[in-house]
Amino acid sequence: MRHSFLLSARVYSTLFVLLLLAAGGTARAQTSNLPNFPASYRPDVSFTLKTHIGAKGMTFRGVGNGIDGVDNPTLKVAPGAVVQITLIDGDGAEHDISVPEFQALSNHVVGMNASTVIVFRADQTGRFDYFCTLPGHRQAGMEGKLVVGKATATQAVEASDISRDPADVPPPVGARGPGQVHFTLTTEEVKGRLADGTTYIYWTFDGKVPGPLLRVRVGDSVTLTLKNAAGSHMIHSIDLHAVTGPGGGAAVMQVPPGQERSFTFKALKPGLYVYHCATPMVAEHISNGMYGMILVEPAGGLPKMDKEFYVMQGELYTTGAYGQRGAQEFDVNKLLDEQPTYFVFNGEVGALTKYHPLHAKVGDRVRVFFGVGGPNFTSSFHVIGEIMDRVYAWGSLVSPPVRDVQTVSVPPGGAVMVELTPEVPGKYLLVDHALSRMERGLVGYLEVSGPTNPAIYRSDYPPAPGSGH
Ligand SMILES: [Cu+2]
Repeated sequence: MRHSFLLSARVYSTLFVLLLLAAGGTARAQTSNLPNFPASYRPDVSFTLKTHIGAKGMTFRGVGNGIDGVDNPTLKVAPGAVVQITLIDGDGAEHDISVPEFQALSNHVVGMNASTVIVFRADQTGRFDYFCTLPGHRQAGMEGKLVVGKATATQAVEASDISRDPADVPPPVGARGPGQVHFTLTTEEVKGRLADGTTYIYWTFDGKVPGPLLRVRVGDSVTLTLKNAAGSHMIHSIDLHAVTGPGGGAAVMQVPPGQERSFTFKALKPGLYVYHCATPMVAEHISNGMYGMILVEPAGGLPKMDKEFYVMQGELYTTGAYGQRGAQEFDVNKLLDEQPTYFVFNGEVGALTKYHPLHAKVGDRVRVFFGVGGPNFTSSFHVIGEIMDRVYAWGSLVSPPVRDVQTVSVPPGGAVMVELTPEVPGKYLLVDHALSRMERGLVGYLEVSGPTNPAIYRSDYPPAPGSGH
């Protein structure tokens, strides 16, 4: 099978490019380390992957060599091996393949059966990602693993999962009257996973991003104790937008490491409000993860829903480029220039896709508490494939909701409550419709299970087996 590909005219032309590169040609480098190979290089191992669109979304499908027919096969190679991957366009759309850890990036393939090749030396051990770099394709499913060395070898990242599960929502206040409520939050500086193989020192409320959703009722008298962990290096504080009073609390809540402060406020107005650390440089503290929300429910509570989720958007500014592995440092110049390296939902790349996707069933009434910690970028919040039934703009819960909305703007330090009901099963993407940010980590999944509803959504071609067409 592979042999026939090697004899195809397209692969010959690819080999010609390889030889050009080996001879020091200036054609776009297929891999940056390729010129180090002799012109007569022979790969130690080669794989063929064919792009495929099917029930699993977009994938790389293995051809021969022990991976035949496997979607996104794990490619296992020995340390130091020269690895060749041939990519064949199996669906006619445009694709490429990249293994960034080895600086391997292919040309684009365009058109059915077009092909290209990457070659690189697997000069480090571990588990690495390969994926299609075309916008959205990786998110649609075009990614897999390259394992160099023992199959069990992993790039151990000693870092905690700082992303808050969006299902981590406290129960509704219900019909109770106003009363006394007490919360204790602890500010902690923790090494967290920012992306696969990448860590960052986050500053958090209670070790997660965002901080916990605080849920009270209008008229409640709220006492908040803020403890700053003994291991902290910084003073931390809190400013809640639900508070009426200097600094939203921050004027009396600056807490040195190892100490605590308390204050009490009356929740005067219903709404969904952001809270954040307000210790200079405030933008740095927010960017590092110090934001969350407080929900002040109106008298009688909010209408009951089947599912409630808590999602917040933020930006991170790191000295290393997006996706660079290892421990990343905060970059103050990028922050001041407002040039984020990462955009994230709930603190890390993959928080709402790989680690904590949202789950619902067809017909569920779904509510999302969505806020922007920022510190700087407005979100154009959108759910791909859904229409929001009700949008409580700016987090105002007493104003009538706007009905049937595609996309809603949410400013930094602002929030929105949205409600929707999925009618059709499948995977729905939470995005900021400033979609460049998807390539910087900003996407979440709402995974909806349940019966199909062909009257609302169906594919008409090719016809389903047994449909009589
Ligand atoms: Cu802080």
